[in-house]
Amino acid sequence: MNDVFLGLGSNLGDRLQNLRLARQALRELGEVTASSAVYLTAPVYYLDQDSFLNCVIRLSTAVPPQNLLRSLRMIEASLRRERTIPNGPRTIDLDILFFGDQILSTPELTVPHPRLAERAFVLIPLAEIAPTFVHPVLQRTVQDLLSSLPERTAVEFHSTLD
Ligand code: PH2
Ligand code: MG
Ligand code: MG
Repeated sequence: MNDVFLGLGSNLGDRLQNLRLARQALRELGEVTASSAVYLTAPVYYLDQDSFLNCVIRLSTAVPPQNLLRSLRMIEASLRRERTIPNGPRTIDLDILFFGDQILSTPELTVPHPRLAERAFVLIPLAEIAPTFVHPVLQRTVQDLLSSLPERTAVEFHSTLD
């Protein structure tokens, strides 16, 4: 079993419902052992789009990384994710943030997520459920990464996921 941290994001359609449906689908892949609150976050990278709802979930799973990635893509497809503009609007985005303390680098999948440490919309919910988790490459805790973010884009509490 591995503890996997997943970042969930939605800024199209019924955003909260999309996060809930995704969490429900993730239960087919293992046990959801923690869920952060849901945060309302300003878009980053591609700015001309609606705000996101983001949260982070911990999944205890026996599914190996590449298979998990494939399953996440299938859940995204089932929630009508369309890949148009890079970093643009999406009904659901499911990103592998950490896969236990494994370090992976393949053309399809890089773990830990390469941009995690620059993203307030990931670090704030992650710090809620795993503040002392050590980033296996940077060798720093989530809490520490969050406190040294150079600039924090707007991230505010929205609701719980339940
Ligand atoms: N995801 C992106 C690009 N920008 N901005 C916010 N606030 N939240 C996201 O989940 C997000 C984003 C690409 O995956
Ligand atoms: Mg993403
Ligand atoms: Mg993604």
